[in-house]
Amino acid sequence: MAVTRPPAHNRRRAATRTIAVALAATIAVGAAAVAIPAAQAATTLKDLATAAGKDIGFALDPNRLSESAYKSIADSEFNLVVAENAMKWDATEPSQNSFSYGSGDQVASYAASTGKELYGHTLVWHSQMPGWTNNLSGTALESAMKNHVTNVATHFKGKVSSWDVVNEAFGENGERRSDSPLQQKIGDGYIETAFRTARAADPNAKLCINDYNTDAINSKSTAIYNLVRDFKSRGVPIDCVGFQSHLITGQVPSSMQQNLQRFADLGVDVRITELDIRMTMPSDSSKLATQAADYKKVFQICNAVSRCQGVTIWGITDKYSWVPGVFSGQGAALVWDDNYNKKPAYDAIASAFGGITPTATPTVTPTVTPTPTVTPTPTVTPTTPTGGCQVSYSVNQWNTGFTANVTVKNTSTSAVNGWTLTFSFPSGQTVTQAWSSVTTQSGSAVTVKNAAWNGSIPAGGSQQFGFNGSHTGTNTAPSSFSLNGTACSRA
Ligand code: 9MR
Repeated sequence: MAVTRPPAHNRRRAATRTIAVALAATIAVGAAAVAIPAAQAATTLKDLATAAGKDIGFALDPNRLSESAYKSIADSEFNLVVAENAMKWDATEPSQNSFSYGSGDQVASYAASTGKELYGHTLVWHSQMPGWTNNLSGTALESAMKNHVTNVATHFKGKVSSWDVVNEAFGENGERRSDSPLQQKIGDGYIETAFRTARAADPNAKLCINDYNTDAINSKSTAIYNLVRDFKSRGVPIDCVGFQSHLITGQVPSSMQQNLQRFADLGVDVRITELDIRMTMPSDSSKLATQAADYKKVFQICNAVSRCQGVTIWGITDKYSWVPGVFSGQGAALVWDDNYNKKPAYDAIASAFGGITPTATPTVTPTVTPTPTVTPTPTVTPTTPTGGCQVSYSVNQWNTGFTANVTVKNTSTSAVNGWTLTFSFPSGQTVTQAWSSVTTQSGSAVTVKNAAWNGSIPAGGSQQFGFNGSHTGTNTAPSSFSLNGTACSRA
């Protein structure tokens, strides 16, 4: 499968280069006492991950969005969202063949309105199956599973970029999980059936298998490795593997990078899907420091594996984490504490991407004293670039589909009110669904206008939008973008 994004380390180098150029520009005009905001200031984990071409996600409970601290972190720190519970079987099909998407739709519209990629969790899982499935025979359960997968994947088609098609199918010794009714009643073939059904329902979504305790090279991860290799060799659709990574402080497996890499080498994408790192309570500064180092390690591992799409954290605040309810005496597993304060893990994650860069406009005091004897005085033009812009275009793609996330930055010194971004697709791509924008396409030419709520871009600020598209095997990125008719530089 073609991967258009350059390797992670190259993308980071490119971002660093842009910062250097931006600062140089600041210094050059500094002598004329004109300050330009640094073009590439990264003030959030989202900025950093986006610049590195990686997803940074969180598990959302849509009921918490009414809490302003929760919403503000959710909005600003992540570029991907997954429903913690809202898209599971019991939530979406509470009685047989009667579907209920209220909560799942809330998650999908939150993703669309905030320009975040939407990850689907999960179509088939032995846990949280609705009660009505209990008494079904094997044949009836298989039909019910297919009907479920078809309906849910069809409902979220064009919105969900990837699905955890099957979750937690294996036991600790690499055997098929024996307490799963799907395994017991349908048998080994249920995983393949679920993947084939999902592909038929939404050919553009990436299809993943997801599990826990598979972060290291061990019997369980090897069983999944063998399944992926078998699926690939027989043409059963599978595109990605999720590693949940519900970890314990001080225990990031030493073989984790090698493990992710061996899957990537089979030709599938990998991602960390449910990261949290728990500790024995109460927390203290030394445990929090170990936890911070562990978070950094996990992000570094994903950064080091070019097919690792990103890291999703299983929630925002310790207050709502699933951990204390399941592991008695354990907790504090997330990045924000009970009061939404950032824990040391926050800066540690940032440092895995090279660290937060300041937003404050660097004021450069002129150090050159003009010599009065020089005539005529050279005209130092305070070059106030008007209409300057910078575009970052990043893509996640699969066989014939892709999701693009685009950030448009206003690098001029005045606000933009109302924007139109134009570009051309070089290889016959088609936009199928866009968000946070009004997007139209004519032939290869794409015109993206702001949505009603994101039309203004302050000087130095940016707006994001995204779209899903289809391609025919080649997905070359557009070579240039113009904002309100002015060509933009590339981030
Ligand atoms: O975090 C989820 C919690 O709110 C639910 O009660 C629980 C139900 O089983 O599922 C939790 O999420 C799980 C995820 O869906 C799959 N991997 C393990 C996660 C933690 O249990």
